[in-house]
Amino acid sequence: MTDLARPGRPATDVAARATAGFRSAYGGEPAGRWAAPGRANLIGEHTDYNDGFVLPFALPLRTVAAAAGRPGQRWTVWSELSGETIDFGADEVAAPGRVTGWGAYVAGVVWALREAGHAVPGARLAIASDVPLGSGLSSSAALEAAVLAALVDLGGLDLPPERQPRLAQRAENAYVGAPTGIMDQSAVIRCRAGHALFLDCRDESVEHVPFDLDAAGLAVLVVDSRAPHRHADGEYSARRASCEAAAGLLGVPALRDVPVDGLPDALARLDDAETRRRVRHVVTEDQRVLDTVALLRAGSVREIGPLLTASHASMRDDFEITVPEVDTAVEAALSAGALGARMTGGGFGGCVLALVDAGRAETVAAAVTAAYAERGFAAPGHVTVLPGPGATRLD
Ligand code: GAF
Repeated sequence: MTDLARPGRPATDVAARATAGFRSAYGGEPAGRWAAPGRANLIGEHTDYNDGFVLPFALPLRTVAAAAGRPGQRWTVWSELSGETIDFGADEVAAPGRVTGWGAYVAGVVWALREAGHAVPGARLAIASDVPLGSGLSSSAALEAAVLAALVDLGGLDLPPERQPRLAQRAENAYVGAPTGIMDQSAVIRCRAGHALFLDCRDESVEHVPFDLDAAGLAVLVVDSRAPHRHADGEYSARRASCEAAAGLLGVPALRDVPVDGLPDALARLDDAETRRRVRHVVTEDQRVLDTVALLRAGSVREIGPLLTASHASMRDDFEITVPEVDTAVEAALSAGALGARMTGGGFGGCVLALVDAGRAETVAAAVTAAYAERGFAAPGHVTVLPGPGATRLD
């Protein structure tokens, strides 16, 4: 199995690459460097846009923006990944959709800041990243958050971290055009090292819940299923629409308002079997988040395993967002002794996380690789992670 992270590269390296990119693109020194992580969601999938609960943590893989202000309303962005430099001005951020591709995430942040009435400084930025693209680890939210942090600091804007996730989400929803919830932007901005972020997506209140894997002798193994994303955007929108329609039929503002002990009654009021499955996933998933939080508060990290596995079964059978590669990875990890395993993120590919005894991470990873080979799937990637910090200024 290949390493999902860039092998042997400490977090500082990505910052050094961003600085080197800045120097060669612009011929000077950046005024500062801002980092934002990718995220994994421990549990609580497709609950955010139902006003429910999520429990993500930040990954030690980060995106770094090296940046400096400039006079006027112009933004130039170099990206390590594409090797391209894009440039846009006030016209391109006057309305959504005028910058496309990866640049849309940057332009979207500028657009959303301006739309919220902030005096956004012109800037030159250089972006480097260790967050893999297209693996469901929120590389897009990491890019948005790193750029947002840079522009807020460079411009001295009045936008504290707790108000930044909504703005980054607006960039993604309205400028990029992806109808995502609030989880990813909240995770990459508000997470803390050694903790998972218990977020109530209705009022955005948070609790930093200790998630001390080291003390428990445990590790989280993140496996990149390498499954091609199949119709992920359309399926995501369809799930969201189905949940909103179900809330309407049940006469509640959002599925979060269906109590778990009222679930049988709610299901009995829905005629359509598929809608009943969607509702059952969301309502039981919210409860699994609450149960996981209760165990973590009590320091019972090992005991969350079965909740993770139950979440996966619910995503597979009721929400129908898994694919054979991720199901195979979960089954192989559990057979090899993982305490729990589940797909993380929006689905239709992406990553699986497995809670394992620290000494067994490589054995579990090898078992997943063997199961993939048996089924003829492309080899998966993997990395062992501890919960890291959210977005921050490096210097
Ligand atoms: C994606 C979305 F961006 C999140 O808002 C969330 O809905 C997630 O899928 C599913 O839990 O990451």
